[in-house]
Amino acid sequence: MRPLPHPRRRTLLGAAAGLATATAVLPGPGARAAGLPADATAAAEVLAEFRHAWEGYKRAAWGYDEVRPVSGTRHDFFADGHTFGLSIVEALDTLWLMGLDEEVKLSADWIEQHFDPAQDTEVQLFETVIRLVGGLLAGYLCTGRPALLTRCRQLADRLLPAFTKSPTELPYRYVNLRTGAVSGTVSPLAELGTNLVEFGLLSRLTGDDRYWSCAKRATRAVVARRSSLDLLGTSLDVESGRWADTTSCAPNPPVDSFYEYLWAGAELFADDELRGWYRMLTAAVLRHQAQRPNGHLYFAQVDYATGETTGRRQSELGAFYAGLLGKGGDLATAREYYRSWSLTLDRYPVLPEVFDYDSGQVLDTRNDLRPEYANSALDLWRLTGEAEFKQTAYRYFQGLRSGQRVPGGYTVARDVTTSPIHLGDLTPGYLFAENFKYLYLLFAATPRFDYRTGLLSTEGKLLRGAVRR
Ligand code: DMJ
Repeated sequence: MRPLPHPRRRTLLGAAAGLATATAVLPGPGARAAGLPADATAAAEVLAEFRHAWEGYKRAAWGYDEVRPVSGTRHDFFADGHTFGLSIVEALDTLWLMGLDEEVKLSADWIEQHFDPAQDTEVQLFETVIRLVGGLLAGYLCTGRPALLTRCRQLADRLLPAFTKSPTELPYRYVNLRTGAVSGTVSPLAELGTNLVEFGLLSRLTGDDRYWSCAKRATRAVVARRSSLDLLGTSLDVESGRWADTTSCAPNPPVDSFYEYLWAGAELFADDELRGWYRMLTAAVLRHQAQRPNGHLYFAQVDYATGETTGRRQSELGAFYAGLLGKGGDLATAREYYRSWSLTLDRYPVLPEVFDYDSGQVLDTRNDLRPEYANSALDLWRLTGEAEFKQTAYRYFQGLRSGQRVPGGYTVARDVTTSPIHLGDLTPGYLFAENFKYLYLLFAATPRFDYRTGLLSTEGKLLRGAVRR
């Protein structure tokens, strides 16, 4: 493992804490930064690193959910003793986009032969929808193999009790795939609403409206509980329908992708009601939560009824919001927020999970191989064509490669504030779905992706824009 480069200057964290000041110096449109290779070279580098991670998974954990690349062992993501071949499902459309067609065949064959959607185990609705339902859908759209859609539908059918057994239309958090037993009565917004695009697409492809209806009703049930300021809380009790936590913590988890799916659902299904909700709730978040210490944009946690600030924690997962703001039409704020994250990357080439933007203190030193910054880079580059987003994404890639690559693949980090970084031992499945896919699409100009209309889910699944010839 190579030590991280020394922080080049005190930037965002120190600046916000009043320790020193610095301004982002980012090249303007059209500029090519020193050290940024030609697109084709960058794409080849990204592809090589994806293959390195993929081969590590195949060697030590093929057929299991996730690999622990340092120890060469396996990890069951959903439930101990049960595998869904998660990393295979996560990787499928990435492999296709990258033109790795032998690997696509190997993976799709495994899913057709071994994927079991009826295991006697409880799974988390949110993770199952975004990773497995979304992965099978994207795999079907990329390969055209009907069995993938069949498996997807079988799985979704077994998730439906989470919705249909609820007295409020807000889904339970967990469901047993064999028995349909539900549990988990307090659910955060991301888990309540991040099913619109997968279930909507499944309804469209199968002609069975149940999936979309459940998802839309759940989203409507959340929006109906907004405050007079048009803010939402963090979590709801799905049986009583009452708020369990009335903090508006957008765009941070555990509400992040609720907002993302209002936009994505509106876009994919031309649904003006969703578009209206996205606009109304986004305006409220910007009005009541945007703060600019030292001129850099962050989002505070506030009480949803009064708008009073209750916290200044910023999670790395919130970095996706720059891309979402851009897609929602507010490019100026999108750029501003993206640059706040670029400044953090100056200080920590591998971003920490959580920091306080007011004190500058890192509150969670880990990095779970997070893709959100690269996700926004891709979104904003697609919207603007500006070189800034390629340059900063390549810098993110360099941090990932020098900080989290191990002989067995790529791993999470326990502490990114040490030099060298203190590593953990896990390749999360989403690494195969997200990080390398976003980077590859940025640099590869692949004819398999429609760059104009392509739509990726919160888990990076290609749900629109697969170009098959
Ligand atoms: C992914 O599972 C998805 O992006 C999700 O929306 C939240 N974050 C993780 C990766 O960080």
